[in-house]
Amino acid sequence: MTSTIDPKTIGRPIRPRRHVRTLTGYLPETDAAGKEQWPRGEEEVWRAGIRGLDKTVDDITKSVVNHVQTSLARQAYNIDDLGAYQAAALSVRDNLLVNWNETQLNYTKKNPKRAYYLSLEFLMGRTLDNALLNLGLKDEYKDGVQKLGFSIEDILDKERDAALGNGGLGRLAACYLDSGSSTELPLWGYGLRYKYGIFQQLISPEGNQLEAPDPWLDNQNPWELPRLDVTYEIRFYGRSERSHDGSGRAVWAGGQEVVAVAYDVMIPGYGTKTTNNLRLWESRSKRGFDLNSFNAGNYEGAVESSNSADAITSVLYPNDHTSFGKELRLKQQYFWTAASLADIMRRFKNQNKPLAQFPDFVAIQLNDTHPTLAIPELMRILIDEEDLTWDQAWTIVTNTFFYTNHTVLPEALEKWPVPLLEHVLPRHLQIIYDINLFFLQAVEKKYPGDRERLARMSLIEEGQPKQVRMAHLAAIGSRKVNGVAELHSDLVRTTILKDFVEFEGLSKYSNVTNGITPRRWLDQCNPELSALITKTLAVDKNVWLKDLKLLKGLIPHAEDADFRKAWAAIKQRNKERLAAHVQSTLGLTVRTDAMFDVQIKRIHEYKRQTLNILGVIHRYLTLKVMTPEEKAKVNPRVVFFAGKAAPAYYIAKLTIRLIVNVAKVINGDPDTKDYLQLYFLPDYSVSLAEVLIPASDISQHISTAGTEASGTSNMKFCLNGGLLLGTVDGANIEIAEEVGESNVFFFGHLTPAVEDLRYQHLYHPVPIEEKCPALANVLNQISSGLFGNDDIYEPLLNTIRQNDYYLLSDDFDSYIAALAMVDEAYQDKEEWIKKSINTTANMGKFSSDRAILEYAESFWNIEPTPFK
Ligand code: 26W
Repeated sequence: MTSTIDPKTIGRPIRPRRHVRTLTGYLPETDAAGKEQWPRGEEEVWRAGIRGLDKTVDDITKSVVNHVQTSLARQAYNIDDLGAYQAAALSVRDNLLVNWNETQLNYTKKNPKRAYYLSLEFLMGRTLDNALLNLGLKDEYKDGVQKLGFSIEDILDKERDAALGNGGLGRLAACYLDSGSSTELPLWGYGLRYKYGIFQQLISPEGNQLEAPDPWLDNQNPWELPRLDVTYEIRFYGRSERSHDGSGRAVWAGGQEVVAVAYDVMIPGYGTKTTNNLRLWESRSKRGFDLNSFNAGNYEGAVESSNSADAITSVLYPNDHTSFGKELRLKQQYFWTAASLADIMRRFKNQNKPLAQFPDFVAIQLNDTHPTLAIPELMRILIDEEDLTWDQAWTIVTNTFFYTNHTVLPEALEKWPVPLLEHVLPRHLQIIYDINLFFLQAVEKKYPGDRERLARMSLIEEGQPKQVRMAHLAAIGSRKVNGVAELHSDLVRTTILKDFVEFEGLSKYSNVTNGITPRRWLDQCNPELSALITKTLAVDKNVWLKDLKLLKGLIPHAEDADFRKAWAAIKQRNKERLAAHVQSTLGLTVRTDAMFDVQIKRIHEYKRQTLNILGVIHRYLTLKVMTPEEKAKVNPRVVFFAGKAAPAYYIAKLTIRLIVNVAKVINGDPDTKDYLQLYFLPDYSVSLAEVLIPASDISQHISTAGTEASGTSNMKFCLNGGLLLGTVDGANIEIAEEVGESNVFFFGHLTPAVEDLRYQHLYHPVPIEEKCPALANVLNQISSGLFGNDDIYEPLLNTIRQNDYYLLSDDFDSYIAALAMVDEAYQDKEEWIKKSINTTANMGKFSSDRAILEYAESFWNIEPTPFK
């Protein structure tokens, strides 16, 4: 199929020309007599390729040059930025490897209890800068590559994001790994090595999202170590025969066998030598290869295209919050959990301990329900392969697993059709039925005759077809269950798992509020602010970056005018950095003397980007009827959106289209363009977030109350001194508790009102014109063709005019009022900067170090295991 992408499509960065240079100082000059003259006695290095210890600038240049010549097999006079990046990365990797080896040796010697974080997504972003920071070699490498004629910024910019995730859940996993190593915990990650990460988002001239594959491994990945010696065979399909000896055992045979190959990614800790491991599995056919091609035209189809072995780890599913039965996704989940458990079991068995002690040495965290098949898989191993009884096995299982829920939205709760499970994993379905039987017997015993309760709690949902409720399985198979912010954990306890709390007791159901790593989300993305904080607190940054509550020391400085000036100047430079980025990648000019207002996250109805764009249109319409005198008082605003829509999510894609087309009108209107600019930045990624977040004055987290489990970008903005405009939802609430409600702009209905309002929409609807005239006007302007003359937006507008499940019409007026309060507050620049400083100063709670230590202490029972 040929590509139909319009050449005017934005989203592909403008590529600078390849600039090839010679590594300064590492090639001989030819003198007048034609003789080679080596600079600074480097001939020996050149000839022998001696690898230095990489601690001093000289060591570093030697090691980089060595990698150019050996690992890359390239000539020193023919290196572009990409080559320099690769060589620098390999050189840094050598350093990581030393620590990584020592870490593993330390664990083998001390044999502590370990925790394993099973996540289908790890949104790692770029690695080089983080590795340099954590190794404490940033300055040395900067000087080293400069000596070779390169700039570290250009080199860092050559790295592709490892985008093996959709959004919050995947980035949280990445932050937790960073914190695990930084707090010296024996914590490993297990995931899948997708050949294609989250799709690349392109925006067509009409404003449509197009998806292109993300071949992130094309340039090779210096950060992974293939472990061709660590492999497991994973079975699918076949038949499961129960034995008739009363043991409960079964023999599962036949079907398809696929090989799992390990790839290890080193996870360095900040300011420690601990370098943990992230093990990603690749699927390979036992026989050979089967090549698939992917194209931009039919991404979903391509995902589904093949049932072969290597298709299993080909593509990350680009969905969050939609659960759907797809055989390939089920195979991904089983492939990954089975390989991970086999690996964990092999490591445990090396110790020659009785299996009953498994939970004393192993804790397994289930990142949402995606790895829940690990529960029946461990039962299968213990019963069928290790000859334990059902009760022995169940005791081990329920002391090993821990389950974190990340959403209460019904459409995101995973269910697998029974016929599909029976076909792909016949033995596991038997085990699930057995778990269910014993479980329901116990429920029946406690609540005799309560059939409705049994139906609600059953692992099997009746229907055509019957489905397995994975959240129920995860809950009953785990030792602890938690949500990711206080409100969310309450909702888990009182809604989706209410019956389970009643049955099993409250103490099993708790909360761990999410966190973010301040290394990436402050020091790396906002180096100037980090330096100012270090200077002001007068403590080493190694100290405050690992004890984030120390930021409170900034509070008194909010009263110091010079400090405020320095603070504001950094925000301004971060805006200019963002503007330069937009200019160089998209060719668009962004004004920087305005308030920067940012909403960046997956595009979803519950996150209400639609509310935001409708608010922008409202502002535009208001500006259009203002007199010049009135306009002169208006505070200019630049609104940024970024985020991907799931490829099949029609309404979310329409929202993008609306934003892009509103931007065209607003940015081109001479009446308003000095007061309002609007940008949709394509292809949102971790790296783009790192540029956007430090530049924001205000960010929007405006989900319908009770729908956003936590949010984590809200924490990132506030840590960087951006204020928060949001609903009383998720972690917004705890952020406000920490930074003070006067520093947060809240609006909208609260969670308890949501159900009633939805009921009213259904049974006592009030026309929008009556209920919210301002919103009705905005909708009518869109319908009348202000942003394009066809009916294209009607399905989106109808979600509000009918039903309005996400309550835009209920929250619109208070949203507009909150935006006005933001404007008013921004007029007083000094007060605004004080708010900004106080916000940063009070964000200590949200370090992922705090969160990971809560998991370690309250759930996993593992301890820091440092070494010298
Ligand atoms: C089955 C499809 C599917 C895939 C992923 C359903 C649901 C998910 C995730 C649970 C979606 C997700 O990323 N949730 C986000 O998790 C973050 C980390 O806890 C929270 O901060 C966000 O509020 C939550 O939406």
